[in-house]
Amino acid sequence: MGITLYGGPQTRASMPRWYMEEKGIPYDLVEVSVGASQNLQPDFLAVNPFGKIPAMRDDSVLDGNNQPLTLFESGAILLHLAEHHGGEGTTAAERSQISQWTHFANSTLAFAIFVPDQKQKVLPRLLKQLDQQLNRGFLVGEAWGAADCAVTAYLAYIKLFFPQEDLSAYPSVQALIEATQQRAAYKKVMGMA
Ligand SMILES: N[C@@H](CCC(=O)N[C@@H](CS)C(=O)NCC(=O)O)C(=O)O
Repeated sequence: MGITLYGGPQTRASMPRWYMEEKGIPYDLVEVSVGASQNLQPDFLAVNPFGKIPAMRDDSVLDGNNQPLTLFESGAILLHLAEHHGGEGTTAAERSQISQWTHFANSTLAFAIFVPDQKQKVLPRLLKQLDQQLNRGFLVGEAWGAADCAVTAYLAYIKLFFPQEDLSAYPSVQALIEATQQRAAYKKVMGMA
């Protein structure tokens, strides 16, 4: 009984898993190997019919059929964890801001990092602005949370996928990535520990 996360270390499961590790939220991990096509087997398709990881089952929240809630999409899983297990978003404005940053990370920032022409055209603008945002502290509220988790996870991908990328023009972004790579919880979920 509890939270079950389906995924593996080199996948988008790392983001919600990192959140649970940092927040001390108990969970079980079911490793689903994409390489071995386990994501396309009937037992996993029963959790996420699209065959994509991550997916999650939360026995503590029931769906409309009185069954444990299952979710797919890393951003939706993260928002669910923040609301139901992380004690985040105590005001309506904070809940909306957490949603904003999670969508920003999973769509705007992700595209700017991984789509080649966007990386040239858009990523510098996003990094310049993020560098200033990060100087002000946590993205939402007074403590590290889902918004920071989502944005930081994608920023750290830059150095993971493009190690030669020069980020010296964005000192706060660079410092955050370096500090994140030293965190025990991050290393564990990324399979670096
Ligand atoms: N937008 C989705 C992307 C999910 C996704 O593409 N997951 C990859 C692994 S990182 C996957 O399941 N690939 C296997 C496949 O498409 O067959 C999310 O954030 O959860």
